[in-house]
Amino acid sequence: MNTFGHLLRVTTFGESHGPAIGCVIDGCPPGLAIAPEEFAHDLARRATGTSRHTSQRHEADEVEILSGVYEGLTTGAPIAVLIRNTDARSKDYSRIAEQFRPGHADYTYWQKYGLRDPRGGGRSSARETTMRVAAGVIAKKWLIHRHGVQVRGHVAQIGEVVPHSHNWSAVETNPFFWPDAAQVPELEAYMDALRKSGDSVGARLVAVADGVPPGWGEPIYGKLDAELAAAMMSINAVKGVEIGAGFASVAQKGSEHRDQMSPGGFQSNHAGGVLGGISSGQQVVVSVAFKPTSSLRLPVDGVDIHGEVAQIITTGRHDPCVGLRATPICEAMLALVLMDQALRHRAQCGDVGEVSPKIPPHIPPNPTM
Ligand code: EPS
Repeated sequence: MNTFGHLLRVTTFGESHGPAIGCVIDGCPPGLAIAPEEFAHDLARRATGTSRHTSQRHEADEVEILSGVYEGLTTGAPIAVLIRNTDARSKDYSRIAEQFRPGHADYTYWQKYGLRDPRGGGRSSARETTMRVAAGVIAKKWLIHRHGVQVRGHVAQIGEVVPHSHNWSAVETNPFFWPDAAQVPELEAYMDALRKSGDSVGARLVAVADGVPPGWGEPIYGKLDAELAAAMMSINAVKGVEIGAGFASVAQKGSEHRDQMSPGGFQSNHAGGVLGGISSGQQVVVSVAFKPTSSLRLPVDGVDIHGEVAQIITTGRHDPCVGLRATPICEAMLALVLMDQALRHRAQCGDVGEVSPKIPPHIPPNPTM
């Protein structure tokens, strides 16, 4: 399936080296102002070629809105968005067209379909995430306008390096989406050495939503956290998702994990803003693990499509750490899931109205978190 969501449904299509990539966003309410130039900021945050630490493919990522918007406003009809691919270099893939890169989807696509589009990895390419970001622009805008919900994210680990401090204002000022500006020189050196060595590394991302009202999410099969996990896991290269304390909950005592409540507010947020699959009114916190990319120029023994031993060397333009470009992707998936849940909540429970008491969210001691 290439579609996700319920009342807000997003379908993406297109291959990394095909003529174009695109998406259809169905179910967006009418009357939302949206212009093609509003996509540029987030698409640029995700793009290749914006620093020496990413793949050097240069795509303009120019958005064409084909339907669903009239005189600058969404009409309620499906919104079709298209971006033409302009800088594919398919000859880079001729050497590995009949080989399986260890750690890559090459082998499983081959086993599933009996054939594959080897050019740029086809649908298994990070290029697919472009359209998630485009759809996310619409969801982010609707969430902030309709509900005052702000979605943002940052990189929280590159290899073994973790931030020493957290300042939101630093995140957008460096190519690593890193919340501690003082560590940027260290990261530059780390990534330069990694790139020179020909290897790659994983990353952890954090995406948060502030201002989510209590009540979004369905209690059993449509849990907000379950849908967030599925949405994040659907991003190519993702290997793990945590909500709130996540796997750290294993070592916690119940007396520590429970987020104590008082009329003045929650006193912690180990739950990551979700209780019983439903938003609590606290900050929604999702943490996502990206694997190290498998397209390496370092030779490795492998197998080709004929079952013969082959030495695999991947040349061309690749990301030493694909997580560096993933902040807007995780934000987009968080926003799309929240918007879909908001619409579903409105459909079923729109008449419930305000419920008392409303407990204010926990404000972490570091106000920039
Ligand atoms: C990618 C390999 C590279 C990246 C690409 C993701 O593709 P190519 O070999 O065609 O340059 O540039 O990323 C994008 C094009 C993008 O827009 O994200 C891969 O193996 O996933």
